[in-house]
Amino acid sequence: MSLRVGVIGTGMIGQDHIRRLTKVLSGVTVTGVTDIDPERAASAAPEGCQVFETPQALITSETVDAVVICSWGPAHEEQLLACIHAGKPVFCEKPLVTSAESALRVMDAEVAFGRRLVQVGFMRRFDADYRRLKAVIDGGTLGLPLMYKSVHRNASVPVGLYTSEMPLNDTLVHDADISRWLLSDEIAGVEVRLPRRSRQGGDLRDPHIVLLHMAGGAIVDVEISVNVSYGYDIRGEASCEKGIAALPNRPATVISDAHGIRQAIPEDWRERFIEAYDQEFREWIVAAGQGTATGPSTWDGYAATLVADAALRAVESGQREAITMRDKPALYAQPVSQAA
Ligand code: NAD
Ligand code: ISE
Repeated sequence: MSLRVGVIGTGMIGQDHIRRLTKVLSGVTVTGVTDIDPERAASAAPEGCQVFETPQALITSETVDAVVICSWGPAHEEQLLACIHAGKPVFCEKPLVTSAESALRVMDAEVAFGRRLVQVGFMRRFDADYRRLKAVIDGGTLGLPLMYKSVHRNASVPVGLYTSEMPLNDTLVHDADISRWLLSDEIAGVEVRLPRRSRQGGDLRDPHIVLLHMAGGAIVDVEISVNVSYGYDIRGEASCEKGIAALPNRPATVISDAHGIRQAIPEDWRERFIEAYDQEFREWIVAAGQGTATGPSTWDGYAATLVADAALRAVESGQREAITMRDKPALYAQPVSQAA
């Protein structure tokens, strides 16, 4: 039987996920969509799909078995709580929410429900190259990881909509999550350094250098640059005791012409992580069909939110900001290294 899915938020990634749910993946049907912009929702709705007036109406509809949230971060909490209240599996795009208090409210509701329902959209965990990198680190032949370098470059970000907090509370959350997952460890402290500002982004604070201090002593350095113009450039390299393990460059056709020999760089996240998003949804569809969730959890969304909050504090203080997590509920007992 096909999983009947309702999508909340039909902007850039909502439309891309509707495309993969209707044209790429099997075992799933998009039966409902909604957006605060009803025209956008109507134009994104696939044939036969109902356009709901509100997220609440979509979440409680008998024609919707599971929900995909692609609205803006500040709207996620209310929509997640409504899904948990209705007992429906929900895939929520990152960031889970935009404050630690909000993350705790979602976690408390899911724990009280008693079963995982929430999967967070940290798609890098489903990327084949990241999975191979993790397998090498976990295999232990290179010894312990001591340092990890995470480079996160966007060609550009939406002018006006993407504010100076967002490199840290919208973009950095991916690097925080993948570092926890690759190094099988939690983040205990965060420092931020601000280099000379790029003139490409107007008044936007960009770029950032972020140091993530892992509880076990490894240090991750992250470059967040969101206006590099030339493409979407994601890199990762683990320095271990006896060797280095790095993400490979993406394979791309080698073009030789009058300008030289070159390979194209992905334009944005849609292109770079296309297979990862597909795989993330394949695994979600199976779990949601069983009434639950898999991969990145509410706990992981909470951890990333704490890092974002600490990074924003670190910009103000210029100091290392500590992170203290609540005790991990048994519902999320699976070690960070094994989720996805
Ligand atoms: P967008 O602005 O293009 O789309 C968001 C849509 O949500 C808009 O159509 C807006 O009208 C709608 N919306 C906002 N609040 C709503 C509400 N309360 N109820 C119903 N609809 C609402 O933004 P986007 O780039 O598609 O990002 C959406 C989410 O996906 C964000 O949380 C973003 O961080 C995340 N995202 C994740 C990735 C990834 O790589 N995993 C990539 C891009 C965006
Ligand atoms: C966007 O929301 C994403 O999640 C992308 O993966 C990230 O690279 C970008 O910086 C975010 O704005």
